[in-house]
Amino acid sequence: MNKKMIEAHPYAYSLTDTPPALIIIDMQRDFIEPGGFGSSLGNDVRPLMKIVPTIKRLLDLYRRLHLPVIHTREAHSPDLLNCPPSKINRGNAMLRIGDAGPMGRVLVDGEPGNAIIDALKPLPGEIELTKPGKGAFYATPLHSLLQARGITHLLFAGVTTEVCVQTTMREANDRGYECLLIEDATESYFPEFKRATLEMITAQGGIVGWSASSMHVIKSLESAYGNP
Ligand code: C5J
Repeated sequence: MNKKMIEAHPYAYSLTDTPPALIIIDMQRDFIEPGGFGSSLGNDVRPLMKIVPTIKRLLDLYRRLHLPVIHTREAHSPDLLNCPPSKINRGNAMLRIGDAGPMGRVLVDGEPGNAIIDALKPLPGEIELTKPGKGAFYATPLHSLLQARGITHLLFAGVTTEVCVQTTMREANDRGYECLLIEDATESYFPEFKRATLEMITAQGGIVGWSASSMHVIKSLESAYGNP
């Protein structure tokens, strides 16, 4: 494999001199830990915890090589003015957005449950974006932050594969970014949805983008941007 390629599906992903940003989607307590919003919706959160060591390995590499990392959180303002009633009222959850739960108000910025899990806590200086939608481009400065840094390539990790990760990847694809989803660094409460999302993204010659294992991503980033 060429120094500036990642072995990927549906074919090799080309890197450029400007390194790809790592976008870590919504690794917040609300979704990952028991008692949060994810479990209030009736989901088993344990599968999501399994990807934490893989994301940590990627994060450690990015930090060591001084590559750009962006963390996101699904978060609404305490007055919920940036949360449409349709989003609050949908479904029959025991806890709704803004309600007080075991980890504070659900999906509200600044509440304990809204924080990124300790293992992946952003370091001072890393970008941490709050997003009121599922996609990280909607109502956030993400596009302008990336453009200001000349970033054209994005690698995705986080949860959940078919909701916030896929939505963000599709938004990014429509804005001209070259997107790759790291297969073992993303997870869903529904294994079949994860599998289907990976297939959807990479079908038809990569209609939304590429996917690759963290092993191939780490090897290629080391070789492309590590010390010679
Ligand atoms: C969801 C997310 N699933 N981060 N949010 O509501 O995927």
